[in-house]
Amino acid sequence: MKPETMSVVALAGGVGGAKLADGLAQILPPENLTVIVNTGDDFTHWGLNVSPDLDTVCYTLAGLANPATGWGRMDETWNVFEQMERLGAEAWFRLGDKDLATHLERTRRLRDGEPLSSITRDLCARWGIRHAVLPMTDDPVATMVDTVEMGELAFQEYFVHQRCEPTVKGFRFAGIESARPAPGVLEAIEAADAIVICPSNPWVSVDPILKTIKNLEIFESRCAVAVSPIIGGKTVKGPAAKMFAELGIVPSALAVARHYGSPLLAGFVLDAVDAALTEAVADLTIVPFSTNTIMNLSDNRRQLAQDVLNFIQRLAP
Ligand code: FO1
Repeated sequence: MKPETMSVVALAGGVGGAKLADGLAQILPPENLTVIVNTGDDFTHWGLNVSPDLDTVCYTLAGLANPATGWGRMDETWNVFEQMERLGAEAWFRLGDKDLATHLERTRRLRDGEPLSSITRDLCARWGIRHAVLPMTDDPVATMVDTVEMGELAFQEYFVHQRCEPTVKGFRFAGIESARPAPGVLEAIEAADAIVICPSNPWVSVDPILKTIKNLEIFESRCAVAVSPIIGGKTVKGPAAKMFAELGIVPSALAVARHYGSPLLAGFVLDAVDAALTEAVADLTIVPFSTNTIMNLSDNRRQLAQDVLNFIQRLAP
């Protein structure tokens, strides 16, 4: 099967996931790619429903994302934020004017009873996104971070307000047991030739998606491949390496491969700087492949996506 004709499901969190999803979308036709996005980071701010990972993926696919931060909108203005700050509103989480329109409209429609997946489908169409983007669930799931210094914190409180500084002890995904995969999620996985776990945080971005899908045996017959978010023991962005270390695990691409493990993973993509770890990955009965995984330019996103698809083709010809 030619890589471009494969049917692929990508599991994505925020910025790293969005970049690889964008690379895949540059190669695969709309009918051959579904991106399933973490909603455990979702929360209410200023009375508005904010879905940070969903918006990061959508803005990136639409070419609307802020290239400096990876989240939020390009060419953003901050008039409302400045006025809210002046009025004494909580200002630790920044919502720009353009981004605010997304939250106002999403919140209005959620309050009218429309499911998040349906709202997302419509917003994607309006932003000109042709590939399918699905929230992992329409049901409420809240990632909670248990910390040494401050006890249990809601995810954005830990991530943005406390700047990931508290020491992590564990995670809880409130609501996950009763959360059902959003319409289209299981169908897309069943129809997929391959599943790509994007280079997102395994603990707080990918695990909530996997725990929502629940029956992970479905992955084993579908060639699942993960791309490491840890390069040379560090993350490009975000606290994944710090989380591994605080949980007593040496942060490395190998730790990520172990986290998902076999039989969930058939293959594992690690950065060329970590090529020395390929044998240890192979010892986990996961086929390793090393290449450049840094996606600082649009061309790198496409190249990594192409490398991943070619790797999948070699794994499951
Ligand atoms: N991240 C920050 O570090 N500071 C912010 O003020 C912030 C605002 C924000 C607004 C909308 C949005 O969609 C994302 C935003 N993010 C912000 C990013 C976000 O909190 C995290 O990147 C994800 O939740 C982790 O994947």
